Amino acid sequence: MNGALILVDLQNDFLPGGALEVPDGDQVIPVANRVQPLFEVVVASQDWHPADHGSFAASHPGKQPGEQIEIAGLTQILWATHCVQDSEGARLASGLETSRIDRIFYKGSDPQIDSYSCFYDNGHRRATGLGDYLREQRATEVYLLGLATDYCVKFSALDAVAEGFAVHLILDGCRGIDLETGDVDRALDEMREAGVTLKSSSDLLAERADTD
Ligand code: VGL
Ligand code: ZN
Repeated sequence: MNGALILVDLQNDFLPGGALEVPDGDQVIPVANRVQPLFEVVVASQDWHPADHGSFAASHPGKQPGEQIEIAGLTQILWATHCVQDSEGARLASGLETSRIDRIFYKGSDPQIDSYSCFYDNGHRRATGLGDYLREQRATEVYLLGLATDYCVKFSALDAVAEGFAVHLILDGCRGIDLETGDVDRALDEMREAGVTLKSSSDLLAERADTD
C-alpha cells in the first residue's frame, strides 16, 4: 500500500492555551507521533496567515470572532487572530516528532482568502501543491489526522476524495472546535458520506503489525 500521512495544522495556536484553542487538541500529538513510522510519506500543513488576514475579526473594525462576513464573494467565519506567519503560535507543536516530515505545505497566506483545506483555498482558486506532491510520491491512499475536525481536517479530507485518493481519517488523532454543538458529528457524517473511512490509530497499528 502506498500510504501517505497528512498531519493537519498541529500548531501551538490550536492547542490548549493557544489563540484558537481546540479543546483537548494536545491529545492528538502522541497519536501523531505513534503512527508516523507506519508511513513512507509524511507531510504536514501549517495555517500561515499574514498579520492582517481577512479571516481575523481584528481585521474588521466592530466585528467579533464567530461572526460571519463576506469577503471576495465567499462567506467567511471570523476568527481570533491565530497562526500569524513566523509567530510562536504558528510553529508546529513542540511535542511533535518532526524528523519524519518530508514536506510542509503552508496555507492561508493570501490575505483575502482563507484556506481550510491543505489542498486548495476556500474558493478552490489556488492549489497548495499537496495533490501533485502526493501523486509524485505515488501515494494512492491518504490518512489524515489533526486539527480541527470540523474545519481544516474536514475540508482536507473532502478535497482528498475529490482528488481521487482513498481517504482514511484517524479519529483519535483529531479534535474539533464545535463552534455550534454538533459541528464535529456533522463533519464526521459528511466525510463518511463522501467515502472517507474512519479508523483508530490502534486499528492501524494492529493492521500494520499483521502485514509486517
Ligand atoms: C482552522 C479555523 C481557522 C483549522 C484554521 O486549522 O481547522 N480553523 N483557521
Ligand atoms: Zn486559520
